[in-house]
Amino acid sequence: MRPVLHFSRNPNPRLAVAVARYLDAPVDFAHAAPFAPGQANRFRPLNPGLRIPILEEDGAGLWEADAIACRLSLMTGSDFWRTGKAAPDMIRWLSWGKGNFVQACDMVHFERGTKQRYGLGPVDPAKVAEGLDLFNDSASLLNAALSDRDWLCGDAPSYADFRMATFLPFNDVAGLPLADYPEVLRWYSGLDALSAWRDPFVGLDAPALPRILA
Ligand SMILES: N[C@@H](CCC(=O)N[C@@H](CS)C(=O)NCC(=O)O)C(=O)O
Repeated sequence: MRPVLHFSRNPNPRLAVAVARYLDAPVDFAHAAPFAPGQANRFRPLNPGLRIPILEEDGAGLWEADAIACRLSLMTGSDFWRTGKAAPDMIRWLSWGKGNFVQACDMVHFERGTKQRYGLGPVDPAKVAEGLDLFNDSASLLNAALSDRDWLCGDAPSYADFRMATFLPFNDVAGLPLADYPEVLRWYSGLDALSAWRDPFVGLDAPALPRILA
């Protein structure tokens, strides 16, 4: 049986689907809602934390988008997940992004996007301000780093590019000041030119996310 990638349209599952599509990985896709009533028993054995994405393979669940990207890259024999001498550079960007640029995007998107979609309370202006501060600091560094290259690692897209951009497809709701960072914008337009990134859900049964009520 082929591995199954359980996903939704939310940011981390979207990232995993984009990776699978980009690598043309031999997996099936299944829309999932593990937090919906009655779903926990199905998904808890695959991920005790119930979060998606989950890659179900031979009855076991691999969770965390980064681990899934690594697995899909191995599965397809791709250097999208860099190995050998190129690996430390990619790991550096994943690690830095997790505490800086991606974290900043997540903080702001959580307030303006996730909380509003799922009725988790009003936007907290202090949290947004904290996220925007971290965004401006980290986007400045990223902008400088991208000034002499199209991709973060070497001359082709790697998982570092996809991971760094996890929340940018949601900037219509997050409203991060991306336009202040022209090299970041240029880099992102290169990513957005990849169909696997731009519309990973094409052809999949992928219900829309709940709408944000004004
Ligand atoms: N650190 C995890 C985060 C996973 C996570 O937070 N997933 C959220 C979406 S971004 C989720 O499961 N939401 C429930 C849903 O989409 O139905 C990863 O990178 O995979």
